[in-house]
Amino acid sequence: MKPESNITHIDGELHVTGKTKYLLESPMPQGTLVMQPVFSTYASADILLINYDEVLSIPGVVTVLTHKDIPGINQIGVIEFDEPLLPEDKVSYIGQPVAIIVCTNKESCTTALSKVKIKYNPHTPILTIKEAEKQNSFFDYKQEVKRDNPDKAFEKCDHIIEEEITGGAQDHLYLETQRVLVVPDEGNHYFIYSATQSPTEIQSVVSRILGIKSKDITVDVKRLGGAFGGKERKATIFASLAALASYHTGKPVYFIMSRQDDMKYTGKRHPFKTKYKVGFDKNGKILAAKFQLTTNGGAYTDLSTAVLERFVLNIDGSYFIPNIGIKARIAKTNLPPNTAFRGFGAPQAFFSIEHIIERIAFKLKKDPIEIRIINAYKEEQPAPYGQKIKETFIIESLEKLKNNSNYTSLKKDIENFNKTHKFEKKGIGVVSLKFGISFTSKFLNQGSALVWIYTDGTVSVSHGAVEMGQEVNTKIAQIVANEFGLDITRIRVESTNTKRVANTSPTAASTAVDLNGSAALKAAQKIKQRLISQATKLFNGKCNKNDVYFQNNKIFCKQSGKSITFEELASSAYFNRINLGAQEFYRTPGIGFDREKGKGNPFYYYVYGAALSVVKVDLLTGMYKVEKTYIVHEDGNPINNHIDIGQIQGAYIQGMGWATMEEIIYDNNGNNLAANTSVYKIPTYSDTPEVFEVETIKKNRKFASVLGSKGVGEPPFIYGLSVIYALQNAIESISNYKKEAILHLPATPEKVLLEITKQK
Ligand code: QUE
Ligand code: MOS
Repeated sequence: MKPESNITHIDGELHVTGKTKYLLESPMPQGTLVMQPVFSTYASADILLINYDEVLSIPGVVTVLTHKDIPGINQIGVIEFDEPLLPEDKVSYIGQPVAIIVCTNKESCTTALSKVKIKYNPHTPILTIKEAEKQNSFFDYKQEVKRDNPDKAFEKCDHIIEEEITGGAQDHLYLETQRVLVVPDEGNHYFIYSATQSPTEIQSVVSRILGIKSKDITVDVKRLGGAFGGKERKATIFASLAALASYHTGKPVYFIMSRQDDMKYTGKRHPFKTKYKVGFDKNGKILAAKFQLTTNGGAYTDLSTAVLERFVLNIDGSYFIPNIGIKARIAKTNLPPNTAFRGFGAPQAFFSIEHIIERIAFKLKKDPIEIRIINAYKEEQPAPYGQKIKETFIIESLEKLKNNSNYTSLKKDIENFNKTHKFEKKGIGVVSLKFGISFTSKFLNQGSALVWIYTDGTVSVSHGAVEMGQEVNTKIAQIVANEFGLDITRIRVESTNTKRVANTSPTAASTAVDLNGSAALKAAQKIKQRLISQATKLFNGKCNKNDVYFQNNKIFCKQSGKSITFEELASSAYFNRINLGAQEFYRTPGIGFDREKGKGNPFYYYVYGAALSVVKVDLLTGMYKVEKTYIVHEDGNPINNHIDIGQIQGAYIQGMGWATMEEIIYDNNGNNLAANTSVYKIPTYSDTPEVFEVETIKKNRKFASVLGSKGVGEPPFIYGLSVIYALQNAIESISNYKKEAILHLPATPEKVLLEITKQK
């Protein structure tokens, strides 16, 4: 049986009535102190002196702490151990915490902040990939994937295109900024309430910083007000700082980052550069391609190596490229360490490969969808890294998209519109999606859950994922409710807590429901087996085990038609000393990628789909509007179709934002000049396409996850890129193409206007 796919999400009423409690919206323990980091004002400098004598006499200031006060190891790195919590002798980005001030109230800390004297010896910072190339500033890590011989294959190609394309950063702009509350307990035990996607990471890093053990740290997360990858690594530094403050003062300590500080000082989506050479035949079939991929990693490794890997593993997009060579590297710069952001390298890859498809279509004057279809993976064709692409739905998605959008007549309408309008032009853009699901580091593909049944017939579920608005809790509640035949109101999904569920992977990579939902299902099944045994007893031994079923909050015997309530059964199990709790574990089968060889099966399954956008551009201002969007998305056998559609709509808008609006500009010193919502423009309600049609395609798949569902968090971000190609298409219609159109993201109205003027 499958859960009812369209159930409302479990905290919906709380959310819409404003009753939801986010972190630090409840009263704090008495005597809670506040922590304020002293952020570096230089992007690259030696620290000559830190003097805070004046600060300690300010009323309300409790203490000031520097690297000297770290009792354990001054290291917060996870993939590479290259990032200090508080630097000793040099700063590497603007906003790097150099010291922390701890106060009884926020005002004292604000006063104190300007009184901490730090003497720096500044150096010229490296901010861009271009500058890093000039100075040969890269992280040691490099990655390569290769198949056959692209150089030889280029010789046989009818056409070759070589280009460089680039894209910028993106701010996570979650509604809830970074925050944490650390509460010390007796016996050197710390409770950390953090807005994090990685509770276990915080537990292990804080234990390292404080020189104490994991058992003495409990990390608890109820829910986040958005994260998008921005709280996977970035929460760790603030939790560690607040824990350090709590350690030294013996008091609870909280920190809430201001919106401006959050935007200025935390890492973002990786800016990137794709240098490519692609060869194709006269029909537009790609025969060979070579890529040099570069990302801007910022000052420390953070998650950059894993992001680069996903960039590499998605550069083929949805297309079979027989001869291919991919090389990838990470520029080391003086920006805040760039980090996870929905898609995690894949959006950079998809912008690149879909751009190539558009160029091929333009060069050959062919329809871009046709070029996509002739290059699309066929069943069982291998990706460059060797994994066979199975249960493909690439061509089918594109065909459905053509159908849903009335493609042929849509194209005609737009041609007519463009002929009859001098100052306004329309364009169509398409993207095709194949998105691999799994962490590419095998060990992270594990989840666990703990389920308890109470004697009144209600259920407590703890699992390893963090709720951040994606409604992992609703889906997991549905899975458990369905297994026990209970109403969803009988289920409470608890906070994520490292003592109830340990060794959690970050809630990331679109895997949270797959991993933890599978574990929750196994735990529920385990208890159910025990309950069935007990039920047969209650049916006087006259009911076969296989004939017991759970439905409508009751347990039935198929033969006799007799029933008992779930609470009667739970209660009877309790009085007969039957265990009503279970912990279970899930690991994704059949995956494994050899990083050195660049070969293997990194992904358990793929998500497929396609999107089409229509834009109208005002040639005098460069302003544009997305008029229509059609999306076709195959999501297996969804647990909750409404949630999936919400994710698809939201991801599309967020992708469109990165591609067309959201621009971060730095001055020469590395100051982020777009660090406020007044200067950083994200899509709003008015940017929603007038026609916005999302069709999800239900399929029973062998390669899918819990109850046949597929992860949905990240893949649809890619659909937003269709707006870029629509803009390009509109610009091209002006003068039949003179210059290359959009090579750099984001395509803001100013840049679109520039491209328009180039065409004339
Ligand atoms: C270590 C890793 C990975 C990681 C975090 C680590 C890793 C990986 C991801 C990941 C993938 C997609 C996402 C995301 C994280 O995180 O391999 O947020 O969207 O793929 O500490 O090796
Ligand atoms: Mo990741 S970008 O936190 O799913």
